[in-house]
Amino acid sequence: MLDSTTGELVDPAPGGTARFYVCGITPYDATHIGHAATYVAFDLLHRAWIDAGKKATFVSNVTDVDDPLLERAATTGVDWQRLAEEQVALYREDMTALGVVPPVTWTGAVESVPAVVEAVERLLAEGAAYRVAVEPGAGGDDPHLGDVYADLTADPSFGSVSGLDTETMTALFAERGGDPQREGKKSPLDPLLWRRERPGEPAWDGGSLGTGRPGWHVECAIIARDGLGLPFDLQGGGADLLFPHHEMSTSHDRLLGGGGARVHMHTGLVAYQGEKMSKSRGNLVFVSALRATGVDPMAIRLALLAHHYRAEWEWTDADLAAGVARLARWRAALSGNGGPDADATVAALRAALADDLDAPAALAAVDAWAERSLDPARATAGDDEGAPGVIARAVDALLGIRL
Ligand code: 5CA
Ligand code: ZN
Repeated sequence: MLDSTTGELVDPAPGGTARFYVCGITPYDATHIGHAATYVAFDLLHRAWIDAGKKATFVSNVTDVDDPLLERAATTGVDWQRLAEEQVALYREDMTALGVVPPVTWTGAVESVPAVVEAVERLLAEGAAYRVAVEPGAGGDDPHLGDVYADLTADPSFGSVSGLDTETMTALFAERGGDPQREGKKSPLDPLLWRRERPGEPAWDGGSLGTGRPGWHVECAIIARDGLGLPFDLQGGGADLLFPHHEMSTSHDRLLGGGGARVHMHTGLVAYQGEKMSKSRGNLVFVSALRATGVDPMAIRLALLAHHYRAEWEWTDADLAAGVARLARWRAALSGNGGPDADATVAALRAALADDLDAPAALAAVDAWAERSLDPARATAGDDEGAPGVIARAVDALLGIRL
């Protein structure tokens, strides 16, 4: 896998165990093709680790309270909790349909509140965080208790995950949910740890912090810490999460003892109609909508696997058509009695995945077997009776394609 920090290919979990965290969705809309591509990519890695005999521990979250979710609920007049619950349920169905092996620990931001409060209290006590006064009307019964921000000067290693310069970091921070302009902060990049209660916003008991809700980065830092222990092997997500999200959550974990993820890995962003597929732009193709039209989720998964995880690519109808056709061809090839020897194909599959998760090469290996199997001019004398079963099981286990 490509380590986003060094730009080099690494084995993130060379020992007998693999502990990894993949950021889950913010459930104001359910899974679109871009999300699905990212989760399927990490699922391939998960499956390769299991295949290699490692004990893999997968932890994830859902950001079930955050600004964009609350904004969507407010503009559509839907209760924010109901919106989150509905979209999380759909996300789970989509992941199951796509054959993504589920996390062993799957924690919501709301569930993580008590642990976040404890961590933020600790950072404050250690001088690694500070309070910023809130505007009149904010702060509930304790308006004198401000929002809490991390003091990045407490972490000399801040910036080491992405390696970006300050100017780029500031621009990305503003673009991706940060608040560089917030008055009273010590430094524009300091991230929010605890947002005090605001009129019309949900709030939880924050102990000595006062009522409020967690910041985005600390929520993932704590869920990863509690699910995996620190440090852990890998943190992943789409390329838009490298900065600020993974830089900040790693910094928090570092200060909370033991460092965060040792390796970060990111997927290329999928575009649609000329632009990155994103909830904020609204150019979305939903997995659930495709499923509702009767598309086999395995065809969707094959369409996603036809692109390397690091590629930036654009979803078109042709992707889906190719996935549907490939699924039909593989099923036809597997329905015969016996077939060409499977061992070399299984070895090629494993080799492709070991080579920086080269899913397109893995598909090509199975394609080649299917072509041989379906070739009417083929001499069947040397056929192996068990080959279709071996191929089907390998394709299921390694690629997550149920045939
Ligand atoms: N809840 C946070 C992470 S803690 C979040 O980023 N949620 S999300 O719903 O916006 O995105 C979920 C995952 O899908 C993230 O890893 C994100 O990087 C990835 N993602 C979002 N859009 C795309 C896209 N167009 N192509 C590929 N991956 C994407
Ligand atoms: Zn996250």
